[in-house]
Amino acid sequence: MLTRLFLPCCLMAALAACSEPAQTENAVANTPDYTNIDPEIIDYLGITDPEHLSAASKRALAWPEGSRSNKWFLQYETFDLKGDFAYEEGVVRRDPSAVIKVGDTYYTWYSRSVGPSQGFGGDIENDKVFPWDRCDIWYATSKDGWTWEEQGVAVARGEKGTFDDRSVFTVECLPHDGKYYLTYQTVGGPYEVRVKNQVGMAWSESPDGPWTKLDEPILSPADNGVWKGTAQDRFAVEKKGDFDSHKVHDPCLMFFNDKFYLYYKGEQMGEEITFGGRQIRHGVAIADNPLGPYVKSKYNPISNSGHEICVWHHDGGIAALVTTDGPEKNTIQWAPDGINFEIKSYIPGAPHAIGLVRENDNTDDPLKIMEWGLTHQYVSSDYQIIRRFEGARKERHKAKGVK
Ligand code: AAL
Repeated sequence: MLTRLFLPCCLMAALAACSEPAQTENAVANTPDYTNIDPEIIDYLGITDPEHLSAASKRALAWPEGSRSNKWFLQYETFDLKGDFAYEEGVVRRDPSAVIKVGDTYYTWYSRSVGPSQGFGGDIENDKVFPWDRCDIWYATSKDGWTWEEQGVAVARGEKGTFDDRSVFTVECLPHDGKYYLTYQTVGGPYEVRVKNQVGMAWSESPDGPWTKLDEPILSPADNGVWKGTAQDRFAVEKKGDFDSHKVHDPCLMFFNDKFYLYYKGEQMGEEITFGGRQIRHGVAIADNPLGPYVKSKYNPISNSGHEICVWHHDGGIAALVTTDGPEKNTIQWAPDGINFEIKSYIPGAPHAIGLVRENDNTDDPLKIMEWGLTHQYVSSDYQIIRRFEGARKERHKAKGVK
C-alpha cells in the first residue's frame, strides 16, 4: 500500500516557479526536495533514476492526493435513439437538457429548428445562420430512455421586438420545490456576428407546462468589452472585456448550499485560439430565489476551459465535466464549494452537450450519473440528432480474450 504518495499541493506552485529563469526567495525556499522521495512513490511512478528526474516526472510527483485512483476515470459509448429522436431529414434536434423523471416518465427539453443553415453574409432577416438559429424549445418523453415521443413546443420565441424573438435554445431544467425551471439561451433581433446572447427563464408547475416566461433575461454578457470598428467582426476589439463579454451560453441551474447556482459558458469579444484551442470559460451567477436576481460570482471565470455545462452534485460539492475547448478540455473536475474546481481525471474525450439523468445525481459514486444520459451528434453541418451515451469507470486495460 503506498503511503504519502504525492507532494503537498503547495509545492505545485514551486514547481511552476522552478521553471522560471529568476527564482524568487519564496520559490527557492519552496523548491521541492527530490532527495528524500518515498521509494514506493518512485516505484509507483516507474521512475528509473530518482537522481535524474525529467520535467514530466517532477510534474507527476506534484499530482495531488487521489490521482492514483481510477475513481473519476470515465469511458463511454454512444447509441442511436428510437421514436421521434431517430434522424429526421430537415429537422435539427440538439443540446438536450437533463433527463428528469416524473412518476414513470422521463422528460427532456431541447433546441428544435427546421431547414438548412446558410451562415452569415446572406439575407440576415430571412436566413438561418446556425442550426441553433430560429429555434423553439420542444420537449419529449420516454418510458425506457431509448424510445422518445416528441410532445411539442414547451417555450416559443418571443413576440417581434422582444429580447428572445429570434431564437430560444440550449435549455436546461431544474425541478425544485414542486416547480420546474427552464433556463435557456436567447437571441433577439437580427442574428449578426456581433449580436449578444442572453439567458432567459420560464417556469411551470408541471413538466408538461404551461410555461410562464420571465419578461426580462436573467443573465447578460459583461458590458466592459469594446468593439473595434463597425464591421461584423467578433475578433476586432479595442478591449476584450470579461470572459463573458460577448455571449452567455449553456445555462444550467443547480440548487446548492441553499442557493440557486446558475452555471454558464461565457464567450469573449476578441476570442483567440491559444495552446488549448478556443478561449472558452465557465462562470456562475448565484441567487437566493429561483427567479433571481442572479449575481455573477466575483471569482468568475471558474474554469479556464470547457464548452457546454455538465455539472452534478457529489460529496457536498459540485463536479463538472469540462469538454471541447481550452487546455483543460476532457477533464472531470470537482469543487467542494461549487467555485474552486480541481482536476480529478483526464478522460479520453467525452460526449458533447450532455443531458444528465438527475435521478442518478448526488450519490457516493461520482460516476454513477454517467451510467446513461443524452448527448447530440452532428449528422451534417445542418442537422444534429439527440443520442444516448452510457459511461462507466475504466477498471482494467485488457487484451482480447483475457478474462
Ligand atoms: C452548443 C452550445 C450553445 C452554442 C451552440 C448552441 O453546443 O454551446 O448552444 O450557442 O452550441
